[in-house]
Amino acid sequence: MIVYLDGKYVDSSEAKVSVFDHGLLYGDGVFEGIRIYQGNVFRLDEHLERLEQSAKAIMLAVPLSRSAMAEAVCETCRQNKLADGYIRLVITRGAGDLGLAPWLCEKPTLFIIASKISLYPQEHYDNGLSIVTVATRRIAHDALPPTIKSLNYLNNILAKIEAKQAGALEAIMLNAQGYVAECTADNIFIVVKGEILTPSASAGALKGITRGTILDIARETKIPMRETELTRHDVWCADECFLTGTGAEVIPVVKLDGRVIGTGKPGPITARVLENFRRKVLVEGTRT
Ligand code: PXG
Repeated sequence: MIVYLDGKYVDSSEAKVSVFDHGLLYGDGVFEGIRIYQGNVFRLDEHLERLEQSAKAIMLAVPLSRSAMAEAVCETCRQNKLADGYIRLVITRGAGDLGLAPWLCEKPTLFIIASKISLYPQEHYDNGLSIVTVATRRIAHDALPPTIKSLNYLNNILAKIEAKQAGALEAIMLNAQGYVAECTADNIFIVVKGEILTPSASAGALKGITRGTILDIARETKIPMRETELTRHDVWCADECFLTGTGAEVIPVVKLDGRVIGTGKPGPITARVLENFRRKVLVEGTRT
């Protein structure tokens, strides 16, 4: 495997970062997870825009222009002959002292991995996931904005561990006010009386690129859709529920906290959204 690392394409065995890198020492950095379908990078510009915004929020200078970054992503895919897979783009604060001070880090570290990802077994796409609500709250926007896709994933990892302890693969995280924020690595949607509902980013959700795609699909296919506050009760009593993420794509949820959602089977609107999503990923995208 070939990895892009600070301007060079190197063998994965040589793709190494310093033990003094603040991405490792403090989780000081940002990243993106991107999909490539049949040689087209899905919504690359949107991913790069979110990356720039995450970097801006932590006052980290992105080392490359938007177009140079896009080219590096595409070239990494070409180098690996990757037509279908998953791209991880990471910018860290770079190597520095054994102290927090980000300004003592000389230059950011940038690397791009083009590989594969598989988050959930196929049976869950066919029959739906069973998930739980965990006690770990989504970190407050005034502590660490969940809109920043940062290298600090411990909040999500603690929730993921709780999910695993409860025998679930994914979990709902509530915000400090007790409203549904999102899942550990996925945004959440419910369907109520033909309308698609999802928490707004201000509830503590990442502005997911897949989430944005679902909003576009709802508009295009004229399915009513709204961002709103959601409680666990709303999800228990919904007609349908599904999760979205670059890794997961679109996956139905049929049970939350032991309560069966709707008929207990993936619902018709979820199926419609998924069908449109499948079509969209093949026709949109930046050709590598
Ligand atoms: N919320 C959180 C906290 C995420 O980490 C999403 C929502 C969905 O956003 P996108 O832009 O992907 O639609 C994410 C994305 C992994 C992995 O390695 C995690 C994500 C994406 C891809 C892979 O587990 N998280």
